[in-house]
Amino acid sequence: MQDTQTQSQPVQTELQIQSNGYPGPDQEEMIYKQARGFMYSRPKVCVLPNFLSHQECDHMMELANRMLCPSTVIDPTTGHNVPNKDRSSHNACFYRGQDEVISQIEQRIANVTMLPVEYGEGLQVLRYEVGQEYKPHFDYFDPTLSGSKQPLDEGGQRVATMLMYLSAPEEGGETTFPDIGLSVAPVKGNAILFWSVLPNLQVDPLSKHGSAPVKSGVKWTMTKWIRQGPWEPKARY
Ligand SMILES: O=C(O)CCC(=O)C(=O)O
Repeated sequence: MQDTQTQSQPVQTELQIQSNGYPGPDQEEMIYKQARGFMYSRPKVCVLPNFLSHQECDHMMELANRMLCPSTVIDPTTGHNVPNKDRSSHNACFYRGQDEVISQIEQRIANVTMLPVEYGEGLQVLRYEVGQEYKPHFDYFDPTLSGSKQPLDEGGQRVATMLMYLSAPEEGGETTFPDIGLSVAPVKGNAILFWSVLPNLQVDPLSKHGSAPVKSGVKWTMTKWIRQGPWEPKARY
């Protein structure tokens, strides 16, 4: 599915995947170009303009609209999905490769990150209405917490996140990285790519991020969390 916007360019497949899931120098150079020169080094984060076409955004919102339910988080003690006031959006989860558009998006994410499609969790679409937010949090599983054991057994650490904007609210809803003073305004089709770990695979606390409350309008995003290895969930998230 294509429209008149510029699509992110596919990358050369000769680039090597680093065993720690971290971008190597060639890959970093390629991402840097796609991000038009905007990249933080710690945490490694960049914005990819026009990563999705508007048709892809509309398709994902339409699919998700029929399936939305209150968002949950993984409980740090039990590892179960539970509602939490810090994440007040609604969301819908998809299987990898659930339809052709999803497959194309997942392949594009794999091309940019050099992390195989099989390392990705299913896409998750989020809808935030006025006042809804996701307070600053980490995407990685804290290895010292008991609730992290099961998710870590199902594919290892979450090394990277691709956060895609499906629609922008009229006001508010910025994605913030409070510890580095970064605030990214949602733009339909743009994406944020960041790593939650350091090159030695230790978690990076500077990757703390969140969604500021929407002040007017509705914000839709879509998240792909990418693991250290193939993601094989025992139960569906
Ligand atoms: O919607 C956003 O801007 C942030 C979403 C987020 O933090 C996440 O999905 O982990």
